[in-house]
Amino acid sequence: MPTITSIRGLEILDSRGRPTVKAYLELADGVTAAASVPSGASTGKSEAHELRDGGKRYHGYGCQNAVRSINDTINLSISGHSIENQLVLDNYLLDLDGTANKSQLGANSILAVSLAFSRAMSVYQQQPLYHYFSYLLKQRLQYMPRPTINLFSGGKHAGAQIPIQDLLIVPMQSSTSEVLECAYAVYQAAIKLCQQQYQMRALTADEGGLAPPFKSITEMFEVAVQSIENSGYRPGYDVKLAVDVASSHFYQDHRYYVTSDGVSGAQMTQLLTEWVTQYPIISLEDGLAEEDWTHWTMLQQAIGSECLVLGDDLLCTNPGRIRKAIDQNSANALLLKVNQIGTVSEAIDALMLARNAGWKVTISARSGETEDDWLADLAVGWQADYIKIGSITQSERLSKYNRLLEIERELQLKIKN
Ligand code: 2PG
Ligand code: MG
Repeated sequence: MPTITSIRGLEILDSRGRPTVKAYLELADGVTAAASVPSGASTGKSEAHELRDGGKRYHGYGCQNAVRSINDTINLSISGHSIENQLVLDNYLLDLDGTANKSQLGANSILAVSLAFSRAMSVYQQQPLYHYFSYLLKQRLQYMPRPTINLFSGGKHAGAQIPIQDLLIVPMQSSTSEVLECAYAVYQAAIKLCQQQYQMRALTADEGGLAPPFKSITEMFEVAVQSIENSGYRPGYDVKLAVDVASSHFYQDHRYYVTSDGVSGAQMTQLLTEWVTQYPIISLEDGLAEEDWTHWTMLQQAIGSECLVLGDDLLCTNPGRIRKAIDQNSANALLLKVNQIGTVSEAIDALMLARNAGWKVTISARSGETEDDWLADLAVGWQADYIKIGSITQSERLSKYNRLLEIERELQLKIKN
């Protein structure tokens, strides 16, 4: 590995128009590479710390301090050195930061550098980025991840017109190109239904999902099923459903506010179980709040054999929390978001824990994304079962879908069943 000659940061804007961080890494032999990081809106409490400037500028969301972390601390201590591999770099970054949650340098600046290094290594080795990621895990590439695609949004992604955050379709075709063709047909059918039932044009939420004023959660499911039928596909066969309930964000004083009075944890568990029985749901994310461990275990017992019990805010891609969830049988699937933990190497630890417990893995984008496409390479390289990118509109989502299409053409692999 040649010497790193410089590491630079730049404040750029994400898909919400908020600042985020891009890092540029240069090697002595002239290789340069860059990577930018996303940002969540419905964040889990245990996520690594995203460094923001505060103050008036960008309502406090500025990333000038995070950029300074890169240009000063990280650049000054790493440039001039030859770093052997990803783990050495990531450990170096952790030491430089010195805090448990990356609050000194910021997980946004640390991850941007960690990913820029991944990309620089892949360029240096003249390998596609997905090969570099698979090499880190000594992972053979056998299949493409199955996309779960945002159709409707509520919660923190759509002004909470309905408490549920995202309803996703899971097209069951065996190639990414067929999956996207199907997603387009269902999305268009949903737009038409929204026009007929709510007299509204296709207004979209943060990830490009449609956000009509559903009168109830049941109505959201019914309109989704109807959209699939109207598009000519069969609900439950050609197209299944996934839900990100994101229930930490409507949970207060041990009650879940799916109704104005709220329901108890046991009632919420019952409600989730009914949804899974009534609708073709194959993945249920954050059905319960991030600290409601008892009911997570009840839910896993109730539906774990037929559906993914997928932990996002619950786990925060954090090995400690994943270990606890495995011990307590709280889930059977990990939602992996690299920026929740802050380095590529720690995300590998999270992934391996989940895999070794026999869990499924969904690799996910954030609601605030950039046009960078590394997520597609990561999901293929790490052989995720599913990938969650958002809807099939908006270029920060399309960059990843389009990259999946390219990778699929290169590898000639099918989606795993
Ligand atoms: C989620 C993500 C992506 P956010 O909750 O799974 O949909 O949202 O990035 O806002 O946390
Ligand atoms: Mg989520």
